[in-house]
Amino acid sequence: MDIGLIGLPNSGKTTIFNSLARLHAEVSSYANSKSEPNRAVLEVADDRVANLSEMYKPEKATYAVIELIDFAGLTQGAAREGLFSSSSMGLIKNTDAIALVVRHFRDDLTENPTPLRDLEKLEEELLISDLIIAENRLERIQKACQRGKKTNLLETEEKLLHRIIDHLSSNRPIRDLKLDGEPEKMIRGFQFLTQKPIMIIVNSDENNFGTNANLLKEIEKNHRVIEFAGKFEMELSQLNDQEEIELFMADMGIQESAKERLCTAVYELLGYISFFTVGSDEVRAWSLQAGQSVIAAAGTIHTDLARGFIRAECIAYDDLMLYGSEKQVSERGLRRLEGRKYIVQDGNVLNIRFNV
Ligand SMILES: Nc1nc2c(ncn2[C@@H]2O[C@H](COP(=O)(O)OP(=O)(O)OP(=O)(O)O)[C@@H](O)[C@H]2O)c(=O)[nH]1
Ligand SMILES: [Mg+2]
Repeated sequence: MDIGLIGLPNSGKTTIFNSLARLHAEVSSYANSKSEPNRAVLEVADDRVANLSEMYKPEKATYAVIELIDFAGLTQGAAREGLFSSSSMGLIKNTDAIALVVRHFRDDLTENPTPLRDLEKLEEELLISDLIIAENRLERIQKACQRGKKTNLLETEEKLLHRIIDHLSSNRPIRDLKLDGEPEKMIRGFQFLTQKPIMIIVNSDENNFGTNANLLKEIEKNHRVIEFAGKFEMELSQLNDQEEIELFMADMGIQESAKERLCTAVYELLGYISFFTVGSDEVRAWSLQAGQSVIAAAGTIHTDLARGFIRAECIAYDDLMLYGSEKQVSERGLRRLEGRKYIVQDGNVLNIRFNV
């Protein structure tokens, strides 16, 4: 899953990116909208992988990953200038979710922070970008109809686009329309930005971090939100002494690292769960949208496993930890054989039987 960091210039996106990825991408007070995005792969922290590895002693342990993309700052009016179709910014369309970063720190170069206003500006840019795409498509359909190329399908799409444009024009994101089935399929190709799940990262000063309940509550009315102390957490992420890191964190009242907080938020936002595969070669965590069948899980591992699916052996991670081995779990009748309709649960340890 790919997550895009978007925000106004100098909101601290790269600082947060560095704190999450433990990298040293250049942080600067000078916006440069031409620069290429920074990318990093984050391993999703999960104690269960370590515990399973303890049990299976595999050659390698593989964590689920989140890919993070740190985009250049977004200036007001950018959408109208076609910024989201540019090569550097266009990548945002392929992301699974967007994290909007809003500045909530002071420094010598910037004015007092206005996080709510900044958030409004950002959301407006995303809306405008979608509006332009929808209007362009509508215009093309109307031209095709004038040339006598009207079909039922085009007519349905035209109606849908009108609905979307009305909705966007009243300042509401496409995600609120909760499109699914045919309409969802019809517009999937446009990769509308306001259709993507979104979360807000409030980037606070180390002086006010943890004391912003009112601001967070206000944002929470509409969005999932997490607070980071960007600069402080970037500095933390660059220390090596774990004890020292924990002392600093306790001092700030930070319970989990920036990365852990982000991963949890992303899983909740996207409605993801984790399942596991185990063996002497590899213990591995996989992510899957909640509510998906075991066939989808098999397909995540390899298309062959979905194609040739026979049955899935399924045990619960908690049972495995409780009874100490697969054998013990089986003896208690807790290893189940599941068919293709089985809905995978968080913590399932799966062994897919297949035949191609
Ligand atoms: N005090 C304070 N300064 C911060 C914080 N986060 C970022 N900064 C400073 O703000 C400036 C911009 O930070 P960046 O991380 O480069 O911001 P950005 O959003 O990536 O900027 P662009 O990519 O140019 O849009 C730098 O001077 C940072 O040191 C923070 O949490 N607290
Ligand atoms: Mg940056």
